[in-house]
Amino acid sequence: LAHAPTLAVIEAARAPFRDHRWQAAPLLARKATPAPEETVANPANAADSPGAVAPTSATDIETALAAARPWGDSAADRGAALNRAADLYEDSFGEIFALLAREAGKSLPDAVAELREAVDFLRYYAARIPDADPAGLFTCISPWNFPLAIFTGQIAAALATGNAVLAKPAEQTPLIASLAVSLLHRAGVPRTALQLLPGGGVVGAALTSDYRVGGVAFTGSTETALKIRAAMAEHLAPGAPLVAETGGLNAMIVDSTALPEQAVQSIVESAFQSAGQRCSALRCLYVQEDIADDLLAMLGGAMDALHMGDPWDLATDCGPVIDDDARAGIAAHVDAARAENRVLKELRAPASGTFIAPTLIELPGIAALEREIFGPVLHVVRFGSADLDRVIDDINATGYGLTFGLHTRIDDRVQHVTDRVHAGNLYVNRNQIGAIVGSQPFGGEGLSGTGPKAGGPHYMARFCAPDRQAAVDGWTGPATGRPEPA
Ligand code: UN1
Repeated sequence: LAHAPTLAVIEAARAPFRDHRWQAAPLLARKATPAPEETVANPANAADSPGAVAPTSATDIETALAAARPWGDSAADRGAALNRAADLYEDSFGEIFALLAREAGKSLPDAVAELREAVDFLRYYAARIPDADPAGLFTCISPWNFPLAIFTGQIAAALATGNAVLAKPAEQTPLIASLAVSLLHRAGVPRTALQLLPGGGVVGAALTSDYRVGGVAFTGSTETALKIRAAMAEHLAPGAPLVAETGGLNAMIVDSTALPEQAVQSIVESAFQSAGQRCSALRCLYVQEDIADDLLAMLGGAMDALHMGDPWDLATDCGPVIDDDARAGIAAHVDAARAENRVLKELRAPASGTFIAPTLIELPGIAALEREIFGPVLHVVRFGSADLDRVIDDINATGYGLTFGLHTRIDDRVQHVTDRVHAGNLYVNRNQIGAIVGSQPFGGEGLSGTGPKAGGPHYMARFCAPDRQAAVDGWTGPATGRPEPA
């Protein structure tokens, strides 16, 4: 943060919001907001609630669609307002960190990184507004796992390019979204250009199947992205852009020349930071068999040092998963592995709250992983020295292509592997989470998304009118020429 607050300053700024209750409701250009009635949960603590939300009704959706107006100010004025919003976000750090902990289960380090990323998105897009017409009206549908950063990134790109935006945050995190939209309005974004419509899949479906919508930005599951694509093809104008960033079955290969300490630290961060709830997170570790026993023993030791608990607590490394449905789905996966004697290591989770303990599960290969397990569960596969190319083929055969990690000390191997693995983000001898706006744009290939990458130079082109997209910034399609999810 610009102010570089110390930990004591952060704690003091966060403290007044320990018991605060926020309210969220549709923030529509022409309508009084209704009274919030649905309680929002704190995933770490069933006895706490950060506030309440009034979900969007069918009438609200019609009101929002009718009131939406593209942001007609000059590019310079739009950029100035987004930069003012970035300043307001930074000034609000105490409230934002408190809300990220209590509504989204974010530890303080995760919350600091998230605010940093949201501010970076605002400033990055504000500084690079293309000279092109907007798509018109953009629907932005964002996930609960980055309820500030991804929510803000989508909106900032759509607003910078002059669109009107209908923003539907994840059902679990309407309060942080409502705070963000209030700050954007205060910074000068017109209320007709940015409207907030909290709610679930019904709201999302309505906002992606109305002829007045000119484009959709979506981050979430591949399954939902495919439904959105079908709805858009049926109801929206031909060529309306979809910017989707979706799931992954992210792998890492650790060969016998890797530095064990560095590999273990990268594995722990990639698999268990944010309780594994990042689409970039490591799901399947391939470790060369000659070093597997030693590396897994070290990894187990590092896992024992992880502290699980309330994300408000500064000692917490691993917080809860987002809600009880998520917890039950992951627990069923671990139970099935336990029944087959494939659980290598499992920590103990706190008794209350929606926690999943960091867990290691042995697998014969990534093909045995049927779906993305969105939590702190790492799958481990041993491979022989002659199997490297087969391992790469197996990873590519999943059809996903989001992040990939490699730990090796052999230079030729870095080239060999990274030339062959299909993934939007390739990381060598480091962790595979934490992409950085500008210097490491983030996005997937194949089933993991449409591209272009968020926080990169081509992203904003997709928020422009379809006939102008090829002309903007040289962007002509997915970088690899591989198909979008289909
Ligand atoms: C997501 O989790 O939906 O690199 C994507 C990272 C983040 C991932 C965000 N940018 O870890």
